Amino acid sequence: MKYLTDSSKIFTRFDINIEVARREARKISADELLQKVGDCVVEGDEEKIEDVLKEALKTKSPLEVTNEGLIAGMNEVSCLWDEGVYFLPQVILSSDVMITGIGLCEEKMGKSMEKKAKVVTHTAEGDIHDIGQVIVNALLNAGGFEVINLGADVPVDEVVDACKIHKPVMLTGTALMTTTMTAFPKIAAKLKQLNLNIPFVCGGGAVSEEYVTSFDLGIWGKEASQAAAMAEDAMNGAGWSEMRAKWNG
Ligand code: B12
Repeated sequence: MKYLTDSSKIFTRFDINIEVARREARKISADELLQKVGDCVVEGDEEKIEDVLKEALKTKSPLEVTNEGLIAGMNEVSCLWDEGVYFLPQVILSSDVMITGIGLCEEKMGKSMEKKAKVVTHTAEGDIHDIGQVIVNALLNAGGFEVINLGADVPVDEVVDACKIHKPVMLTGTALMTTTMTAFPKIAAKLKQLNLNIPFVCGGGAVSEEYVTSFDLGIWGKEASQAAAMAEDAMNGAGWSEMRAKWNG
């Protein structure tokens, strides 16, 4: 009988709970424009993002908008997911807005005509979390590198083959899951076997400095904003162990 009379759960508006949590989570930046950019990501607002970004880019650099607006917004989304407030539909909307935003910033950064050197980028086999890689691609492009973008969920052998074909100065990998990051040491071992001692910068929420520096060729990438400077080092002839000593603690 209790079940027939207690209708509180039926009439609970879970979307209103999300609204409250969003409001509380939204303190992204002290700057009004960057706050608006972050809000669009948190709210998954595909309609507003273009206008808001154009406004922000009038006075701020694409790098600032990327780091302090878009990435900061996505970090809030990660918190809301971890707290069980956001579920897959909200996160998918937010990541779509994030990717649109990165594209707009990339347009503004422009792509230098003369490419400096090749960098192969990928997201680990079995892993579709490619937002980190999309940011890395945009910043490498803006830094004047030719990005060979293998995309997400790339089999180990495909990454190795791309390195054989393109002979990049640097390889990057992104993994957001503990089950997929295990592809990185496999790739590194195969490259070593082929005597392709390419610096292999691995990043993404799942991987730690300790993990990446436990295998040869591996250098841990904490922030996407490091990628272009790392590629610059590799282009200037720094080997993986030299780069590890410089970039990792
Ligand atoms: C967005 C998201 C999704 C989106 C992905 C959309 C997309 N196109 O990427 C969607 C909704 C599709 C999704 C799906 C799933 N997800 Co998800 N997802 C997330 C979430 C909320 C945010 C991740 C994110 O984009 N962060 C922002 C980006 C910018 O961060 P980042 O990639 O780490 O990059 C930063 C740095 O690491 C660095 N970096 C990254 N790469 C590189 C490379 C170089 C060279 C350098 C220098 C730096 C660098 O730079 C960036 C910052 O500057 C996390 C939660 C969390 N707390 O992280 C879960 C999370 C990653 N997901 C998780 C899971 C389990 C899943 C699913 C399996 C869920 C399901 N049951 O279906 C599926 C995965 C399916 C698959 N096979 O991949 C788990 C993984 C758990 C684990 N540790 O293994 C997490 C951690 C949530 C959780 N706590 O449980 N997800």
